[in-house]
Amino acid sequence: MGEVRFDGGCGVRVSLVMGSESDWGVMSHASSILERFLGEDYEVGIVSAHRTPERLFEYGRGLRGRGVRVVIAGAGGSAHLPGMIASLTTVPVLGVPVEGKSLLGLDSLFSIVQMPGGVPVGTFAVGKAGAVNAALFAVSIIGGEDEDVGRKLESYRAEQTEKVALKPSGFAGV
Ligand code: RP5
Repeated sequence: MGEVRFDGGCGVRVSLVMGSESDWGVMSHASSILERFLGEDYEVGIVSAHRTPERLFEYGRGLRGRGVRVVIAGAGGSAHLPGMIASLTTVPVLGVPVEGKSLLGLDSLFSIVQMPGGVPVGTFAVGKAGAVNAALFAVSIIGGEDEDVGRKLESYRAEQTEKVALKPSGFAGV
């Protein structure tokens, strides 16, 4: 994993950003998935649409030139980060609504999902499941151009299927 760069360096294919340090508890689940499938081929950083607008613009405008293929952006509350990144680049942006201290994450979800036509953001579930699935979705995009990554994803899904028991362990009946 690398740190997000704003100077044109790095060369990773997936960029994972969040609006605040406080989003890491959720977004670390995306990071773990990316680590597993991509190793060093992703970066992590904090970009706040409201507190660091200049950083946001530099980051968003530099994405395609740096060779980034997919962005995962997590944010909570008035979650403008994914949408604003999407407004600055044509690199696909996957948005993860992070549950804040109030409104159960519905505020984050609605902020991310209700993009105007013409500026798409792929919106995922609120919280951990959304972070995991956004990362798996990013991996599947990379897997479309990288057979090794695609094969790893196939194995992951097969392992997942294997782990599902036929009956719940607490069930005593036949
Ligand atoms: C958003 O505001 C962040 O994505 C975070 O989810 C939320 C709260 O941020 P903090 O006040 O915890 O830094 O921009």
